[in-house]
Amino acid sequence: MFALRSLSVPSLVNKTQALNACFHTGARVCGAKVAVVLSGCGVYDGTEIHEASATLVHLSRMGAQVQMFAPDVSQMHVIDHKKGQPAEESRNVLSESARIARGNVSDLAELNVSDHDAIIFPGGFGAAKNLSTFAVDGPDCTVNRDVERVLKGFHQAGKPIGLCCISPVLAAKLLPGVEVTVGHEEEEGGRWPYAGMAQAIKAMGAKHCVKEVTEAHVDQKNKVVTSPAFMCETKLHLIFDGIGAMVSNVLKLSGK
Ligand SMILES: *[C@@H]1O[C@H](CO)[C@@H](O)[C@H](O)[C@H]1NC(C)=O
Ligand SMILES: *[C@@H]1O[C@H](CO)[C@@H](O)[C@H](O)[C@H]1NC(C)=O
Ligand SMILES: *[C@@H]1O[C@H](CO)[C@@H](O)[C@H](O)[C@H]1NC(C)=O
Ligand SMILES: CC(=O)N[C@H]1CO[C@H](CO)[C@@H](O)[C@@H]1O
Repeated sequence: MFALRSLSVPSLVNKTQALNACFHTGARVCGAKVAVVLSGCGVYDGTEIHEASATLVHLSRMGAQVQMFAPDVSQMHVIDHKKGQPAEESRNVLSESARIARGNVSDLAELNVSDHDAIIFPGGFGAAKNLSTFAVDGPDCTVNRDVERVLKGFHQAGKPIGLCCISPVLAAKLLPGVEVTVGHEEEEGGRWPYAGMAQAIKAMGAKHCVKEVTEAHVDQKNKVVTSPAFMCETKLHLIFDGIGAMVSNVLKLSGK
């Protein structure tokens, strides 16, 4: 009798109450819908894997629903990450990104801004090699057509955009006067090996804001949130914390 009674309890739960409770506990199904854009798989020719993972962990913990995207284009080149040299092969950005997404990644051409509350671009050289030509052309770079469409689309819709590491160059190129950070502006003995990036950011007409690796800069007006991540030569958990600051500010700005 007892067992039977307790089994019948769930069917008595009032659905409206259950739904409200879901919002209060921040349960998974209630969060903001966030698009994450990848650019391959590996720091030197694609998405920086730890940055993508950190972004996904923080989004998961904070209750967001994630959908991953990548452009269906070939990579600028393939780097043998052990040798640090280009390899004689070609790879597709969408297929490589599927490694990080555990297979569940969509063509960026299919991303509809109205389906999402926010968008995040983890870093890695893929952002400068496959999402834009920044690695080759610097401030005169061009940006992948769909990256331009979605980045401007989220901006125009007043939906927040998060970027870390080298990805802020995409916002700097496309959103005139945007404020971003890539960390410090001096190399400081190798702690900030890419400090010269700050000058390129300014050359594209954006404002560079100096931040620590554990921080994010929030451009409230443009709803653009950036964090230095692997622009800094430091411990992985500090990069993880900075990406957490980026993700939490993106979700805060999304109002979800
Ligand atoms: C379910 O709970 C809601 C909110 O507490 C209440 O407004 C509603 O009347 C309840 N419905 C039923 C069928 O008990
Ligand atoms: C793939 O991702 C979409 C969007 O987040 C989700 O709705 C779907 O359930 C996922 N599919 C699998 C097989 O995990
Ligand atoms: C995007 O989604 C909106 C809302 O669902 C829809 O009205 C619109 O047609 C979609 N745009 C495209 C290009 O599919
Ligand atoms: C092979 C190759 O270079 N692929 C592309 C990577 O992304 C940039 C930026 O969109 C394109 O210009 C390249 O053609």
